[in-house]
Amino acid sequence: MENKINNIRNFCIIAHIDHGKSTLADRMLEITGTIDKRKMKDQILDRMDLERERGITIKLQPVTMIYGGKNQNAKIKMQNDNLKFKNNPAKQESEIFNFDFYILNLIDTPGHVDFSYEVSRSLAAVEGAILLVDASQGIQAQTLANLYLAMEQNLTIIPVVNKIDLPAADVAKTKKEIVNLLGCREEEIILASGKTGQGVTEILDAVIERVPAPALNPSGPLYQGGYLRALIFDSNYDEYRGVVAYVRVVDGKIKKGDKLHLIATGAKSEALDVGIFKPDYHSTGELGTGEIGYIVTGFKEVGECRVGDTITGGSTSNSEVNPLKGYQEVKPMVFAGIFPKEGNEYQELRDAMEKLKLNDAALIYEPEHSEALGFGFRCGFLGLLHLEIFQERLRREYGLDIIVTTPSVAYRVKKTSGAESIVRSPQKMPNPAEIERIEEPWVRLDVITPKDYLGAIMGLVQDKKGIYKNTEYIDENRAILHYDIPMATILTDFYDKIKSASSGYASINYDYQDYRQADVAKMDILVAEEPIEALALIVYRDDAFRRGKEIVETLKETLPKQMFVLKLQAAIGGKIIAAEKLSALRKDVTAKLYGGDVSRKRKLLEKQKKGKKKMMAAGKGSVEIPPDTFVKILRK
Ligand SMILES: Nc1nc2c(ncn2[C@@H]2O[C@H](COP(=O)(O)OP(=O)(O)OP(=O)(O)O)[C@@H](O)[C@H]2O)c(=O)[nH]1
Ligand SMILES: [Mg+2]
Repeated sequence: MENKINNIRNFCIIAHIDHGKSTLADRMLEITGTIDKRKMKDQILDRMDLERERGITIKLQPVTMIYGGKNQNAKIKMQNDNLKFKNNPAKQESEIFNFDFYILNLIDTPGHVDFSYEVSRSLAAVEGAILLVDASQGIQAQTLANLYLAMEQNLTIIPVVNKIDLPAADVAKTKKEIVNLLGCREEEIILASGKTGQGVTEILDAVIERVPAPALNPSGPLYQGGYLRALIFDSNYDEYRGVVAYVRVVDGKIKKGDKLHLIATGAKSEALDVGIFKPDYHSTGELGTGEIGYIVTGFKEVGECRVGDTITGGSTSNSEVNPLKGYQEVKPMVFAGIFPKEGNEYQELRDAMEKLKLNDAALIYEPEHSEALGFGFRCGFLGLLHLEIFQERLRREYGLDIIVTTPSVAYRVKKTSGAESIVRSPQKMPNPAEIERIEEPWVRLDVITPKDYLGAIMGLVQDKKGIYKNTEYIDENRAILHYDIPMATILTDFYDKIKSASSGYASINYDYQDYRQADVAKMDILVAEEPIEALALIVYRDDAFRRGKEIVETLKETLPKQMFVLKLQAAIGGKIIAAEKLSALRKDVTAKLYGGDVSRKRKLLEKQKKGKKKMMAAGKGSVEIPPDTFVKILRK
């Protein structure tokens, strides 16, 4: 088994959202016999309920496939003849079949812009990437973004035109786009359909031919078999196994029972189990150089097993071990407060956060206290979809009733006193009088659009304070527009607007750039003259009136009527800029009085009026804002 490493190929599938990554992976799993045809279902690597319901990949998913190359059919046949492989499938298969086999470690990645970070982490664990382009869509914004990430890591790229079965497929055009982009030869591009399976064997063969086997590190003092270095590229919390690290073994090997030592955190433990993904956990007892698999770490604490850290250990001391270069640091862009609706659920919320954090390397959170909402957390997300998915998981998987405050970016505030701070929540914005200058994050925005929609797109981006840079052409009909734009302006409805301005054809990608001065202020939302902390937000001054009006109107539409008239206001620095009134609920106290006793009727109405006045006073600050009102305002 000396040559085992030469038969390993590590690769991922990257593409724009919905271009067919997970479906292509399905076919690979079938062809390699990794998953029994009877157990097969669409996008099987999308393992979370949420992923399956929405039809999008959120979390990267590794899987190990054993592929017999040209002998694959014979292999499958023998497999069906009930030959069982136990612990080390690769080894056993080679011995049983007596012909060449390959260990293909595939990582399926998400396509949505919010989850580029998952892509970057997958790329750190592999040597090659299959770049899929939907033949009916051509190159889109995430195609470019993910390709550039792969190129930064010097990965071998295998270009594939996918979905060639679609009637709307334009193979020739898509090929031309890819040639222009990669500067590759047309013959290098593989034509495929994840749906029909056409071209998929060809892709697997290309992976074997073109993607290099993992390299041994010849300069290491303890060259192979000596010390261990494994990159944690993801982690997962499993109810039965505890903290499981997803690793790429770079040097040495790891066996069940080995001591673990994490370089960054200094945490120590023992490998309780070691194995590969099939895609379920499949214990093999060891992982060698170049392999991708999992380690059941025995860690109880989330913080001890950080994604990006290097695992070392074995029997050697690790004082001389250099940590592995991970990948780009994650940069949460969107911040929101999350509070339990019931104050006594704080502990449950904290536990849930800790566990979800294990399945979600990009999430950051810190405790926050608010007068109105009690104890909760300020959380940082990659984008709005990430936030939405996260709150959905808290509700679903942990049965928590939560309130999420209006999302915002992180502002840099310079005070007149000279002090500087990062403000991640509107509640923490200092008084206007103390502020000298506020800065906000800007991103580099790329929009890919058919030429016909250039005008509409440009108008829209300009409305969002975008600064036009330049235009490039992919071909005579499609252009890439480059802009600089404040992150805050594209946070809310931007994507939907781009889609509707281009009949769905345009796609976007953005990337953090720098901080620039911003003319913004904190806006308070008052209900019954009490500021609702959770609804406070930071607005552009030139947009304050519109936003304020929009919010009080939404409140008026969605708040349940009370026993008294409800004042709904938006204010900046104590000055009311928009107001609405929600009329009182008129309880029909006379309904049960039949007939004509008018004086009695009037008496009752009088009584009700008095009652209302009392409630008005008592009602101050005690008006309950239902969670769906928050959600509606958040969506605006
Ligand atoms: N006609 C056709 N449809 C396909 C093909 N591949 C995927 N699809 C469809 O395209 C949609 C998206 O497929 P997925 O495999 O989930 O795409 P994805 O790239 O994994 O999507 P994300 O992970 O969310 O980025 C699904 O409705 C698939 O059925 C194909 O080769 N031909
Ligand atoms: Mg997918």
